[in-house]
Amino acid sequence: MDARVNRPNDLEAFWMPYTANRAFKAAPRLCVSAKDMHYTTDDGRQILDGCAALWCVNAGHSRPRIVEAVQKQVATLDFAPTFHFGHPQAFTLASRLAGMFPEGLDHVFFANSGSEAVDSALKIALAYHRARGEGGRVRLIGRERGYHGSGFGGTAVGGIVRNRIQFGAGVQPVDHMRHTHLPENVFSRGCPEHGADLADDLERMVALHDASSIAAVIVEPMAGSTGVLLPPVGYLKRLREICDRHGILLIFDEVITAFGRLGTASASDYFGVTPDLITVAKGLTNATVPMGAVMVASHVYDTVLAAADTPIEFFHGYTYSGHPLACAAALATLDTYEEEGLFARSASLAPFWEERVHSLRDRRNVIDIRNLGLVAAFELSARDGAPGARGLEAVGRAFEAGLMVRVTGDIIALSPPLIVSEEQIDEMVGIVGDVIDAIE
Ligand code: PXG
Ligand code: PLP
Repeated sequence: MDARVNRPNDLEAFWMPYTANRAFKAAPRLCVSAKDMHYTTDDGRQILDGCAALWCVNAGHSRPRIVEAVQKQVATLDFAPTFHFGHPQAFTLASRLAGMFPEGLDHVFFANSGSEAVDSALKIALAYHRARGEGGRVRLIGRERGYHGSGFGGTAVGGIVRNRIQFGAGVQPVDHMRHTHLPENVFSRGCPEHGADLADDLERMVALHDASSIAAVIVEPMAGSTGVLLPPVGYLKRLREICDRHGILLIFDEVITAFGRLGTASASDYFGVTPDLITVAKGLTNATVPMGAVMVASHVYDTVLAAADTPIEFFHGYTYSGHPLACAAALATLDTYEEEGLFARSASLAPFWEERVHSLRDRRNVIDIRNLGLVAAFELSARDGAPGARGLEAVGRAFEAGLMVRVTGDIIALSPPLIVSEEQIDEMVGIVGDVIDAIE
């Protein structure tokens, strides 16, 4: 009898997202349960979670407080609408988030994913300028190699050609600053030294398009998805200053960086730079129930509400904005972070993490190693004529060796749950080293 349990008979119907469907279905990797730092596969193997799944399970898997809170919530109030009605947890959660993010970011718009949070933030930025009588500000500025999810807005401001090429022109005028990844910064520890002046690209955008046409700039404080691209020292502050000079809203997309990844509640905290809007998702609920949110500065919220000439001030929202199960999961997640001091734990592990990940510097094909907080990237040179082949091979080899990693092209990324131990960090780095050694 096949020892595998719960194996679906047919893998064909599910069109898998951002996945090599044909290759996966020929050699599937299936997880059937998870606890703390580990997945269990359908053939009964334990897999160490080196990337908090998709950078989202920051407190570790199936944590008791979160499981109980969701179970209790579903049996008490399965759903209540938040259009014209409400339920207490959504308000409690919003207040709690307002208390965790930098001062002034005191309002919360709920969505169900990072992509929806991004689209919501972009629409808030447009509505804000219109409310101020500057409806001509419709252009959105992103950055090359930025990832802002898969909505139409997020795809347009995103700076990944591959993600846009199948869809033609986007719905909104956009432009993109250069990314911040410079060859002179290889093997930097933490934020690199060179490149703060890349923020001046925004001045070039202003010269080209005129400030009166630009609504907002959106950047990931640390770009995760495209291979861990770190902001040069001083870059984010400079971006803030240029935005202020020209009345442009600054949006930090913190879908990956919020909730302890850098050792603080937000990257805004970590870098001491406060944007006008912050998008979050992932670690907000520990990924237990989908949820995204936009943290909104009071001056933005107040402006939109004050200018309204209809009872409803902002014509946007989702059926599941502030879903009770997501709110319960989020509140229990924040409790877990707080009770276990997980943000502080992440910060205190970061120096050990940095030492260990940079120990792979001399392995073959390694052309760069980057780290910040509990994030690391190992960049391999591309195989001749086959970019991404080494990366794809790394995912498979690591999984066989009992470790889940993320790759982008030939960049292997690690971002473990914040409950990771020093022994588990050693184990992860050991497996990544072996995997790199094994790849031709
Ligand atoms: N913004 C950022 C900065 C993200 O990283 C999104 C928006 C979209 O969130 P949703 O919840 O709609 O997926 C993301 C998501 C990877 C990977 O492997 C990264 C993401 C998603 C899936 C895979 O790097 N980031
Ligand atoms: N709030 C939440 C939700 C937290 O998780 C934490 C810490 O983990 C804090 C506040 C306090 O942060 P710190 O322990 O770094 O002082």
